[in-house]
Amino acid sequence: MATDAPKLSPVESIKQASEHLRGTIGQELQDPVDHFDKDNIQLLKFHGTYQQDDRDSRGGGSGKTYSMMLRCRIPGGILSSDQFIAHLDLCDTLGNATMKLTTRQTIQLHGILKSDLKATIARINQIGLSTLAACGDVNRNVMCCPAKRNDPVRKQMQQLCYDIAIALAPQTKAYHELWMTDESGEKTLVGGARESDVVEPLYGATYLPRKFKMAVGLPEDNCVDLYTNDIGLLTIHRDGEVLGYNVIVGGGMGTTPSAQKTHPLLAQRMAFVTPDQVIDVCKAILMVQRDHGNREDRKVARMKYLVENWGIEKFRSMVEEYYGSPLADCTPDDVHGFDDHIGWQDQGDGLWSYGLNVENGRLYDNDQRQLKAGLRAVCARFNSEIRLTSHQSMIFCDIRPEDRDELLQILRDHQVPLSEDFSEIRRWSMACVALPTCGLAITESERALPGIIDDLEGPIAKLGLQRDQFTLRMTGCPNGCARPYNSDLAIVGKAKGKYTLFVGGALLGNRLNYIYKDLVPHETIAQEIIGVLAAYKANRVDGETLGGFCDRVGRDQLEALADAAPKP
Ligand code: SRM
Ligand code: SF4
Repeated sequence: MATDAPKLSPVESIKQASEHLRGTIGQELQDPVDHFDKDNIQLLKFHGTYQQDDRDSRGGGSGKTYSMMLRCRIPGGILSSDQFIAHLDLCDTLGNATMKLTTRQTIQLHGILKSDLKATIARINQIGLSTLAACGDVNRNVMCCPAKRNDPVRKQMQQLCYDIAIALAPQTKAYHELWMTDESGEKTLVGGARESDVVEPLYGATYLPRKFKMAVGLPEDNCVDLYTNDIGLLTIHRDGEVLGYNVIVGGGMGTTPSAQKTHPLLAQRMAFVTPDQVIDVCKAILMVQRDHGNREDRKVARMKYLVENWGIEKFRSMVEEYYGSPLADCTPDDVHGFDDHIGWQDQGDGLWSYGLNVENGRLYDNDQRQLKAGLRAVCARFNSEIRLTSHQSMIFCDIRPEDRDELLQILRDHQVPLSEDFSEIRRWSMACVALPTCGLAITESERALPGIIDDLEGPIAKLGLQRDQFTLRMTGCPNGCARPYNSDLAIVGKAKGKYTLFVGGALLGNRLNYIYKDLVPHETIAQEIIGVLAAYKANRVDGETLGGFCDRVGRDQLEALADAAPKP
């Protein structure tokens, strides 16, 4: 009999059949084979882990070299020195000796063998952190401005970030059963029913149609890139009191250039909510996406497409229906400032924070610099609270004024470049992981950007632009993990060795950029960017940012101006 029922995407059936994310992961963990099967790979994401293979060693004739990437969930990026050191220990003993600080204030371990996965996840839980919901079709790590301040507004925001992470966390006991029990496993409820069958009230059996991301930020400091999230909460405050939040919805970066139906979108302003309302409204938004998001085609399953297709008015009415009452309109407040929290900042309580710029978030030791060893030494000496930024960097908090020099000296003793040693362009740059671990990478990114910046620094100084602040972001494919589509300049991997250059975004994160040139070979990227910078230098008007200039002149004129401008 013919049926009109929509054909769900294969991942939907895997989730449905998984008994709340169990699948056959438990059985596979007992199996000595070095990798998981296809269905469990999908479910493992919800547990915070991805199966990968070393792409540098592919084609060597001996098959794929499998390992697992493990991502932690760290709301607002706040962790202790002990938790940080425990990650360094794991990366040195069970991982590939490098660690990545991510664009969403978390940590990734790479190169964990399947046989060590359980021990690694168990250890992360022992130190009071979790990997549950770091990945998968659920609410992921909630971002929040990480600055430590003696200021009730930031404290309230950071508390809210934590509360949201708890309120929207999956409830399944599968995580505990799989990773934190001994061989026999934990038995479930009397009568054979599993506890989780009755305690996934928010997500249900099939969770969300796609990943879901949230951030809490400030009008004067949009360091968390609010407009790129499914839900952005813009904190509205007056005289040290949080009045509520302007809720913006439907942002996201991912795109597949060959599929026109996909594109990056900035979130739209939806409603103002009070502190009493905010968590329930977030739940209502999540439930609207749960029930109405696209479950047939994962390419268009993010909530941004639902908001776009319905329009913000219809979306808001549906949220009001789920929430149970009308919502107020947004206040006029919007983002107008940005702080990357790098360098020394006064906490206002007699103590200081030091934001250490970590190039592309990658922590490693080599003959030239002992970054991991230096960080260990700082943690051991000061036992400071650590806060991860959404720009792949880290902040040491609670440093006494008299200890500031010593902290810097410890880093210098390990040849760690200090934040003040970085050029502005390097400081404001970010690159995603890409090769060799990312299974979706088309080109290099993290391994290539430092060299591209080496080629840009000299010409930038000659142009007299070395003090200008603009964002340069690079990704190894169009998925957008370093949030390239709202930056001043972006380099996005498109084909082997070839990149799309984007220009015209904004440091504030509230404007999308546009394609300047496509399929640019790796070797000529720096040259193309120097042309854009020379055009900017010669033609900008007072106070105009690089992105603002490119946005004003548009692609065709920019190309002509770049050709005509004198190059350094
Ligand atoms: Fe991402 C997939 C790495 C932030 C959009 N991302 C991946 C995977 C897991 C590849 C995969 O699916 O097999 C990458 C693992 C690489 C590796 O080897 O470790 C990966 N994403 C990252 C990180 C580590 C990049 C980094 O260098 O910091 C970031 C981890 C964040 C975290 O801690 O949770 C990371 N990814 C982002 C962001 C930025 C953000 O959220 O602020 C985005 C764009 C915002 C958005 O979601 O729209 C992003 N990642 C994607 C997408 C495209 C999603 C889409 O809607 O189309 C994919 C692919 C997918 O989901 O199909 C993806
Ligand atoms: Fe991988 Fe692409 Fe994300 Fe880079 S942008 S980490 S290449 S999925």
